[in-house]
Amino acid sequence: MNVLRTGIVGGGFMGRTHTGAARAAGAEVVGVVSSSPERTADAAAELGVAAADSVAALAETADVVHICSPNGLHAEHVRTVLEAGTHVVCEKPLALDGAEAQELAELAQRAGVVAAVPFIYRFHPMARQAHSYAADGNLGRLLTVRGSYLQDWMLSPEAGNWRVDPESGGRSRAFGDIGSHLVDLVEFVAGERVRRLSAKTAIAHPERGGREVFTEDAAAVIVEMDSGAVGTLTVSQVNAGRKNALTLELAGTESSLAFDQEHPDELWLGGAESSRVIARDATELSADAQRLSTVPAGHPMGYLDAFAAFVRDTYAVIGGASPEGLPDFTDGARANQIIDAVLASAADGTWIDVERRPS
Ligand code: SOE
Repeated sequence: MNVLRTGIVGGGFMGRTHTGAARAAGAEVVGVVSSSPERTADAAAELGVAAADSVAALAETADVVHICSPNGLHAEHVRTVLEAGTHVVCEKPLALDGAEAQELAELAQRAGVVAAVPFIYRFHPMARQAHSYAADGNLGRLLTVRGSYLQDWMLSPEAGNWRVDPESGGRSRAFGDIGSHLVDLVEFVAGERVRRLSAKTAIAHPERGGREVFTEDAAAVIVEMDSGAVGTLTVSQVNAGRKNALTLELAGTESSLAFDQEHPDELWLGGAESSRVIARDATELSADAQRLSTVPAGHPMGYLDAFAAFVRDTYAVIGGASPEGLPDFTDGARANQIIDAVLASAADGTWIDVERRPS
C-alpha cells in the first residue's frame, strides 16, 4: 500500500498525540488546521507539517483526517470530511448528543469510508486479554461491575478550557470526556451492554474564572447490565492525586478480573481458592492480546502504545484488513447514548433505559 496521507484537525494535546501515533503507524502527516490562522501556523511549526487553510482543503489532500477539535465542532468537521469521501477518525464524544452521533454513524456508513473513534484503552494488551478472558466464559455468569475513571486536572477553581463551555464541550463534561472511555471499556470487556442506569452528577466549583459552570466535574452511576448484573461507575476530574486512573473490575460466578490503566501491563484474575496477576508473557494470552503486545514483557507498554495500536488498526482497516475490536462510529454513538441517559437520569432522579432515547 502507498504511504497513507494523514491530516490533523486541532493543534492541542490530542492533535499532537494523534500526529505521533499516525507517524508511528507509518503515515505521512501532510497538514494541520486549527481554530485560527495563527494557531494553525503554530501547530504546523510544532508538528513540522504544512498549515492547511480549512478542514475541507485538508480532506481533499489527505486519505484520512483525524478530528481533534472541541466537541461542539465534531459534527461539522466530520460532515466536511465525509463529503470529500475521506476516511475519518473523530475524538470522543463523537457528537453533542446521541441523535447527532447516530446521524454521523449513518452518514459514515453511506459514505463507505472507515470511521473510527479512539477508545484507545481497548488497545492495551492486558485490557484485550480481559476481553478475551470474559469472552471465553471464564467469569461464569456476570454478577457485578465496578468501574472508575478519576483525574484531578479540574480540581483548581481556576482550571478550565473549552470543555467548560457547554457549546464547545457539550452538556456533559467529565462523563462525556472520560466516562465515555469507561463505558466503552466496560461494554467491550464484559461483552454486554448497560441496560438501565441511575446517575447523580456534581459540580465542584459553581464558577470557574468568574464564569458560571453548568457541566459536571463528577458523576456516580448505578448500572444494570443486559444480563441483570449490577454495578457502579464513578467518574471525577476533581479527585486530588489521581491523574488518569481508569480501573475496571468484573466479578462472575466463576472468577473475577481487574484492570488498571495506570498499571496496564498486568491483569488481576481472582478466584475463590486463589488469585493471581498475569503479565504480558503469560502463556495463556489470547492471540489478539499477543498481537497488541509489540515489545517483550518487562519493557513497559503504556498510553502512547495503546494510541499507536488504535491508529495502526484503523489504517489496517483502511488497507482492507479486519483486525478485531476497532471502535467505530457505532461505538461512538453508543457512548453518546449512554451520556444522554446519564444526563437524563441526573436531571430528574429516575432510572433510565439506555435504549430509550431521552429527548
Ligand atoms: C483529558 O481528560 C484527557 O486527555 C481525555 O480527553 C482523553 O480522552 C483521556 O484519554 C486522557 O485525558
